[in-house]
Amino acid sequence: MDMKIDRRKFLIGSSILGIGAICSFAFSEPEENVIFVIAKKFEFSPNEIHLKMGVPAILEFTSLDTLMGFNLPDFKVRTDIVPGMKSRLSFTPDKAGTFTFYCDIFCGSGHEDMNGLLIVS
Ligand SMILES: [Cu+2]
Repeated sequence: MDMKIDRRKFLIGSSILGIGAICSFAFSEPEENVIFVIAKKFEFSPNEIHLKMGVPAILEFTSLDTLMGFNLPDFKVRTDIVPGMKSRLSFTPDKAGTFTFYCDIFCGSGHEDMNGLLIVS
């Protein structure tokens, strides 16, 4: 019995199984619309977020330096943004327009100007 061939067959077989598992996972999960936002003194990046009305979105925040807040009052959503952690907000914009979001946790002398725009079309 040739062990080399058996081993190769095993590797090919397990590769196909692996690809199949990845594909079925990818196609069975609903696609998430994730927007990654980085907060640092004293800005959000990006500071302009574009979403589609009626399409669920997830905003995922990280802070590069200190504790921040994200507040989007027109949609009544907010979260703390803790350094070293990911904060996620899920929401579906139900109205179109341009809305302001801002940091609502005092983070230093530029805090008052830490804001951005959400544009829903
Ligand atoms: Cu702030």
